[in-house]
Amino acid sequence: MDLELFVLTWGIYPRRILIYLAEKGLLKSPATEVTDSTPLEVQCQTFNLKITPVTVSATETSMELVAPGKPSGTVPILAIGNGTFVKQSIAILEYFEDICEHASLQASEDGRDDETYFRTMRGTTPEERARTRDILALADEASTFFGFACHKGSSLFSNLESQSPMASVMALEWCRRALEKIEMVYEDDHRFEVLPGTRNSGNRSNTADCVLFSLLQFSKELYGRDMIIGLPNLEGFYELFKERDSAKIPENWYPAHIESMAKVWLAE
Ligand SMILES: N[C@@H](CCC(=O)N[C@@H](CS)C(=O)NCC(=O)O)C(=O)O
Repeated sequence: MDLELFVLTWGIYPRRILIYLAEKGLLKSPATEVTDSTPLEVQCQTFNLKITPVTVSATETSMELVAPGKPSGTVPILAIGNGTFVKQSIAILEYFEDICEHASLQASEDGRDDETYFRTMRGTTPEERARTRDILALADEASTFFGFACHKGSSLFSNLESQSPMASVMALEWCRRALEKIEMVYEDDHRFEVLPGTRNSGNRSNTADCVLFSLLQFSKELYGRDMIIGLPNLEGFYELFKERDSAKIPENWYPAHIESMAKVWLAE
């Protein structure tokens, strides 16, 4: 099966998928492996995946994300063949989970070896899956509010759309509200602590962690907004998860001209 994933390497939504693919063991460290210049080919027994970075084509008043073969619209986009595209990041995560689960069931019927990507990242039982999806929905909600706050209050968008400091502040408040709900669920979460006698913290992450981490890193590192001050469980999660190969970013990773504008917020 041939798949193609269109990404903006540092964008909050595509990064959900890149972190997820690394947590599945299909990439090592996306921030250094997937660079702006060339597509990356990932092969496993179940699919061939081409990861194609888009180019930002911007004028004074508009912005478009372009790449050969990419339909118009936001990224990530996953091309799954026969002209069919999956265009929402959560649907892309679910699609990967579905095909990996199918491959894993098939392999165990055939008595074949385990692969790292066979590991479920949404849970096995209905209860586990419901819990993962609960957190995932909250992390997605928080991300939507954060994105809206940026569009309405960060100077990155000041030439592209109408803005309102008040709308931006309100959206940040609603983002924080969703994060406060997640804070409660991450109480006593020891999954990412380094295992005794080893230098790694195992692979017990789920899809919700990828979506949550992408938001926390993007808001803090690109926009200069730490959204989890005073939320100790999420602060603990962030500090541990950011050391994982899937999540690490080098110094000066975001495009400098984008970062310098992103960090300037309208007076509140
Ligand atoms: N709901 C979409 C949102 C995707 C999205 O907004 N992506 C950003 C990049 S991180 C984008 O493409 N922005 C360009 C635009 O809005 O035209 C998803 O979950 O995939």
